[in-house]
Amino acid sequence: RSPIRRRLALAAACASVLLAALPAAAQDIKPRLIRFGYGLAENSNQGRAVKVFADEVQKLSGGKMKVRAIGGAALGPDTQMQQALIGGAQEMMVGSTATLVGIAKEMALWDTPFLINNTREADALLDGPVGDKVRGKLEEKGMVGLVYWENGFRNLTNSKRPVTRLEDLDGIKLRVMQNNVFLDSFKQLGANAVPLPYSELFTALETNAVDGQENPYNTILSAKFFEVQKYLTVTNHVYSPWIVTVSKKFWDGLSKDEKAVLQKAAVASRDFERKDTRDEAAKALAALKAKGMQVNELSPAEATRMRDKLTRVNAGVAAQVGMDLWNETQAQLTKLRAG
Ligand code: TK8
Repeated sequence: RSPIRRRLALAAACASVLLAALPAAAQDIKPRLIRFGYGLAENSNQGRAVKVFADEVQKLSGGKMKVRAIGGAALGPDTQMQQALIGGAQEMMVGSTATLVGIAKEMALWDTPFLINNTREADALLDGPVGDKVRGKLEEKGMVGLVYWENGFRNLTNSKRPVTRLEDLDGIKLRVMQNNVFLDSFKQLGANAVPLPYSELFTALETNAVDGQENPYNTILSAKFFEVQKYLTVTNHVYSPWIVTVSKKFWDGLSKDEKAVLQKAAVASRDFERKDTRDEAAKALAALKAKGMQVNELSPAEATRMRDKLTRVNAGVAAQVGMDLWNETQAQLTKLRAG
């Protein structure tokens, strides 16, 4: 190309960069650094979606707002990051709603076994009035909940034996999330339930400090639990969301435009994350089998026995979250199932 053409091309490129930056420049956006922590590996559905969020923030703010993604629980387990958000020492995180129950008891709603049957129900409930109400409870505690992502339907793994009947769980040391509903649920099933932060889980499995755990297929794959767990039982016992949160201290110092950037980017990351997670989940079970895991389904009779045991915790959850919220949830689910 001739020098003149090259210069013209360069000028055009500069102009388009300026144009793209203009809307953001016209807005009330200052340079900001957001430390965004998460628990899973960079190469996981969680890590991929955090990257989408970071890119989106960068784009929407004309490069002024920067998200530094810090995965692998390098900033500590969920509960530690939550405290850092509340104190204002960290700006953002994504983590399990289950670890927030000590801060906002209404979060326990999402730990109800077999509450949600499919992703259509999950999206409608989480993105609708019930999900908004639960998310809203975080504000007075020092956090702002932006959106829910999908962690997914949880399934059981262990290193001892195939779990084909309820009795197979007897005496199995099973890691659960740090949450009373999960603890009660697995005690009901006869397992020896041990609460542990996610960040300690792989090592606990590897050293046989615990025999088993439960998580969605995606995590069993991305966290390489298949290396230390032989048996997988398809239980789908609960649908777990993740929630993207912001430090309220940080949030309150943002302009309207800056808040809008984070909200828009959060919605974009949610839509990406759910699709990515579902695509991966659809293939993950086959991948886990290929890695050598022995997978079994439960007979209908055994599935019913487990379900009956697990749903014994429901009354406790209802009391914990309040009957109004519980009834509203059931009413919305009934409506969804009819329509
Ligand atoms: C990651 C955890 C994880 C959750 C767990 O921080 O603890 O088992 O399923 O996704 O939130």
